[in-house]
Amino acid sequence: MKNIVILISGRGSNMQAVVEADIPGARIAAVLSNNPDAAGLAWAAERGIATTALNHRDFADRDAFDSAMAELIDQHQPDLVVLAGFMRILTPAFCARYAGRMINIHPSLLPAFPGLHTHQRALDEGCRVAGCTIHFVTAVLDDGPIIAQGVVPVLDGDNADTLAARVLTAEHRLLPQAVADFVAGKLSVSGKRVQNPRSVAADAQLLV
Ligand code: NHR
Ligand code: GAR
Repeated sequence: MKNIVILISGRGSNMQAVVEADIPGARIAAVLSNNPDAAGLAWAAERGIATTALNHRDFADRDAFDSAMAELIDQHQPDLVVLAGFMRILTPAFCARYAGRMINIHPSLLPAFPGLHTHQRALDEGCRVAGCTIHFVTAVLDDGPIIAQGVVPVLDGDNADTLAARVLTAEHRLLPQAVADFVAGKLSVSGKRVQNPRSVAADAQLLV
């Protein structure tokens, strides 16, 4: 069994998708949040998953918050840490500790639109497609080796909310797949490239 610790900040729908996928060989050991009010915490607790909130506002700086978070995470002996809508930038020391075993789901087709407000930025640039990216986390924000990408169309009537909802459906399909592939030992990294036998065609949603 591989232990998985999931970090969230809010709703937690991607975390739910991973839990509900019931991935062979994977055990969701804990769900942690920097936001005590994250709706996803209650959802996970109801299902008997260990949950803890660590409010980043209670810490003097990012190093102190990340150290406390790492201590909590390590209690669960994680094979994989999943950032699923986790909204705090992590320190280089934290990223080094979980190098090669921490992934993030980001709501854009990286390297376009790292950071925040991705859907509005894609609309402002007139993009005809949008999507999500799952990548290994490195100290450089949204820059780690790409594991998988899901593509959706941008439609004429879209605003940031309608586009976000369409991208989210791709996220919910892609993240459990990526976790399953990691757990099965199917991913290997060389430089910025990840060898992933899963076909991209299965991820494309361009005929909507
Ligand atoms: N940390 C590192 N070092 N590297 C990455 O690739 C990371 C990371 C932490 C989070 C997720 C990321 C995303 O998918 C992620 C990737 C938060 C911010 C941000 O600006 C940016 C990117 C991501 C997550 N956070 C603000 C901060 O000051 C707070 C914003 C808020 O609370 O609303 O930490 O997009
Ligand atoms: C998702 O769209 C995720 O990609 C995005 O936040 C949403 C979280 O939804 N992540 C970021 O923007 C990270 N900066 P969820 O809590 O329902 O999974």
